[in-house]
Amino acid sequence: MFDRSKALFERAQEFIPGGVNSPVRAFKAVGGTPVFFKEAKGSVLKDEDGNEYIDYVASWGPMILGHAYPPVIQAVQQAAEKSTSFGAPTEIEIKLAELIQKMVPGLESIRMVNSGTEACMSAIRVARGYTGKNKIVKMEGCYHGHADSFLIKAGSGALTFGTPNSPGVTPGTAQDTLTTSFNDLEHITKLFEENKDEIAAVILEPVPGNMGCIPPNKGYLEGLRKLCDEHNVVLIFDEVMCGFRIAAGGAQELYGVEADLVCYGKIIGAGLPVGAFGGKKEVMSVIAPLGPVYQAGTLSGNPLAMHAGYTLLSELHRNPEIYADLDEKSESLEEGLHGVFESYDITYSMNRVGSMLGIFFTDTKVTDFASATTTDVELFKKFFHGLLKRGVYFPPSAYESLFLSHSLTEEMIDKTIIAADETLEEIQK
Ligand code: HOZ
Repeated sequence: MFDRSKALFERAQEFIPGGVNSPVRAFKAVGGTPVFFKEAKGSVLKDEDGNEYIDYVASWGPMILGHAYPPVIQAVQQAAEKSTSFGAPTEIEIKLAELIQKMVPGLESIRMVNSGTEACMSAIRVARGYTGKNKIVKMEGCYHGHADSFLIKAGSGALTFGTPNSPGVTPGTAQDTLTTSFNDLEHITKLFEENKDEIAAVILEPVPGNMGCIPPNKGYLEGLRKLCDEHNVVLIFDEVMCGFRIAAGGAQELYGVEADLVCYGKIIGAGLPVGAFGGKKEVMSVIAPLGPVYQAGTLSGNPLAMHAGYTLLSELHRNPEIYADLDEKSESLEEGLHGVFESYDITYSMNRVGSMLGIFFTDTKVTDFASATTTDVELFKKFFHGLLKRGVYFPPSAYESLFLSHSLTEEMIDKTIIAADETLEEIQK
């Protein structure tokens, strides 16, 4: 079934560390050979062996309207014919910035970069430059890309592979990153008191998707907002995964809390390599060339990415019913899975925020890193592979969120629920 993927993986390992260009996709967390993909359309992925899968990864979020979405493809083709890069300003950058400003509450100014990692690392530099303070606070299990300051108790692949504190990060850098638990207002309040006048920023995924999917408790984001205001600390929402997904205006719209800076990733480029960070004009004005905080990039605002992103986000902006529809589809998957897990007496806990879904095989309600890591990883591995061989592609790690796309049909969701049922029957045999 996976002959060609196996051969490709062997070949890849000769030239690429671990055979992959990003660790999670190596399948180390679930075992077996990573699937090498060839093409995709809507919510159907096709691998190099010709197997087809219903996609619940959606390139970790951005394929919200499905793969190879025709208007996006057309926009990229047309842009490519006019040059793939200028390294100079273009009108489409302004159009995209204007559109994002309309969609995101409180966003007054935005800078395009090339990845979510770059967005987050630039945002904390800006926060430090703006406040004149050094320390940052991050939440255990949240992942903000692989810049040094964030690889302290990090989520995603770092958590999956047991290296949440990466070697290579100097003690000097590590000492400026304080960590706390997501959803715990009491502890962060204490941290603020213990580090008075030293904290520049609090950065978090308002809906973490890198330790499964975890919603914020009622009042948590509001509490952080208040705390940051009282201590002159920049509140940064990393919406690389939940931005433009859980609502057009992301977590800020859904929960009615405005951050000072917001970071975005791949969805801004409809899956092309893009990131962005933006927020209050007063904070953003410290960036070069306006101010002294340096940040730059030849490919920032790249025309292919800008045209792709503008096309996708315009569609989301024009058709808000997409979100209601996505919510319905996601609810239908959630309900179906509840039914299957219950019928096999599986101990589990499930979280859903819009079209992000976290499945944990544990008897604990998952609200933070500690509870997320009580999940039965061995059971997840079996569940993942049972689904895979039945044509359903879930994230290849117990600590990643599922992402549903608008291109999923009820028929695909039914097929997924049947595959889950058959998988559990096989596991329990
Ligand atoms: N960090 C991504 C998920 N949270 C995975 C990236 C990848 O392996 O492509």
